[in-house]
Amino acid sequence: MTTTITKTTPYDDQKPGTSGLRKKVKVFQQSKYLENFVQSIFDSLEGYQGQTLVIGGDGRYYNRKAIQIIIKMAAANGFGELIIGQGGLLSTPAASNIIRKYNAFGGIVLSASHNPGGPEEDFGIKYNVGNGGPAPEKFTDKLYENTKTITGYKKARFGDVDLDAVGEVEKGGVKIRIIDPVADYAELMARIFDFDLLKQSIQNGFITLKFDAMHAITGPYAKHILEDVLGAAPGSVFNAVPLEDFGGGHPDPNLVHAHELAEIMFGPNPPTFGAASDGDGDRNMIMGANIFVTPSDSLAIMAANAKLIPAYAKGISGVARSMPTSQAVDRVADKLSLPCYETPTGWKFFGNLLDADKITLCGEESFGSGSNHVREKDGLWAVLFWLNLIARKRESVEDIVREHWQTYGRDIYCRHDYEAVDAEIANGIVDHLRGQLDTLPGKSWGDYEVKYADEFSYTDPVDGSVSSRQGIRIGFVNGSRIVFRLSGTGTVGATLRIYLERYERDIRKHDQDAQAALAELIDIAEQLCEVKKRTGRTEPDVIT
Ligand code: VG1
Ligand code: CO
Repeated sequence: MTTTITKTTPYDDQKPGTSGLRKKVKVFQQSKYLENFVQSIFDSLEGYQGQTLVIGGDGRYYNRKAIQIIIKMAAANGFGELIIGQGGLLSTPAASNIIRKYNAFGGIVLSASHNPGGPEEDFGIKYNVGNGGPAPEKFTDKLYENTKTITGYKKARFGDVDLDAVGEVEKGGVKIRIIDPVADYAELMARIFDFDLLKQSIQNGFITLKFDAMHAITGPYAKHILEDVLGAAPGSVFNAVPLEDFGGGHPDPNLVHAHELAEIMFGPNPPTFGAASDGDGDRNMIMGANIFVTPSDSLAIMAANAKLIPAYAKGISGVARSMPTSQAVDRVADKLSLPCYETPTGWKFFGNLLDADKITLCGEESFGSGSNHVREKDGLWAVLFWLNLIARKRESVEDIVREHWQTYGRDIYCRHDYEAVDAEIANGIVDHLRGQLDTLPGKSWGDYEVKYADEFSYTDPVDGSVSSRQGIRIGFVNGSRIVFRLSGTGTVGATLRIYLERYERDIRKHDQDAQAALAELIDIAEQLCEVKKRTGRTEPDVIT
């Protein structure tokens, strides 16, 4: 094999964020930019010679080009085998499954998830380790250090690989397997859920459904599983063909961006069930006829009902949620006497807990939930979980949610995002909040008396690693919470996220609109952080 070592100089902006490196496509197209990052990944690994690397992405613009570069670099760096999804496609959870199933050393996932795609939009890359999950901070810190000192990268010289032809080829001494991206994943889902019951309930019309794939990666997965295998009516899965620019939209499953689905579910004659997923297939939005289920509630409901699902019938070992996720799942854990962990934002923090079997289910308020079946959050898995639940309970989504609130009370929840804020202003807001922490406990606004105010720091119970500065938490005596943090996935300026929650036990008050019910907290949040005052804005960009 002809390998070339090319000299390079470092870029200073390759620090991975919440989920890998995300930048504008134009940034990735700079000379040697991707090469530097990929070589820095390999330079952070040990013992991968001759081993297997999984490669796949969400199909966005630059995916194919990047994969050709990575193939040649992986070959030159000494991997023995590459497993790649046909067309360069693998959803994030499917990639996680492939890494685990084929005992790969790790994987490279190309995605900027819910961020828009296209030549003017975003691209992303992240490394997943041998358990199938996102690399822990220890690794990403080392990787970042390597990007700052890199002097050269290795690349093999051979022609492009045909990514569309399923099968095996050998190039430059490395075995390259192009696989069907859907088959292994579909087989895994069939082992977790009761597919016979689902087929029955869908084919006899008890469940009707709509799934918005948002022109992103879950199209082929959802079409195969929901329509071909389970028998949902053709067209149940829509926007099903992955496009390089996601049809110009934001492939982000929430009521704002998945408005096509929202209009169906709140419109005349809605189906029983509606769902959407994001760019790389790890997020989910769950809806019923005239109802939207918040991701925090969804996690709590899954935990409370896990025994109804074949894979979890023997019970679950524990649950975890990211810090800003509502405390709804904590109430379930408490009632079922299950351990419950609170982790920083980002799926990489669940990996150790899952590996050590301290938890079986976990989730985030940002439309992510998952279990020990892979080491990523999994959009379609959540959809099948809900379908299985509906079929088993023979109840509507609305009935399931209301029943849950009756038993546990409702954690009224919402998140306000201020996007593309000037970075200096955003940092000023966080500093300003930090400066107030000591003075807040004991302070009151009406019924809201501050119980604690701190900056979240997490000590991993498995390996003892500490992650500090993970968001500002203000807790109130009445159980309400406000959390502030800056996004680690944006590509323009800074995004301030404000998470608000209030607990309501009284079932007569469960019907309230979240914005109205949280109005006082929204007001307190502004007094504390002054985002409107400091940016001159009047409204958040997105409310979820
Ligand atoms: C966001 C979400 C976080 C999620 C992350 C990756 O991060 O808040 O919960 O894990 O995206 O999800 P941040 O730092 O922007 O708040 V995905 O589907 O973009 O891989
Ligand atoms: Co995603």
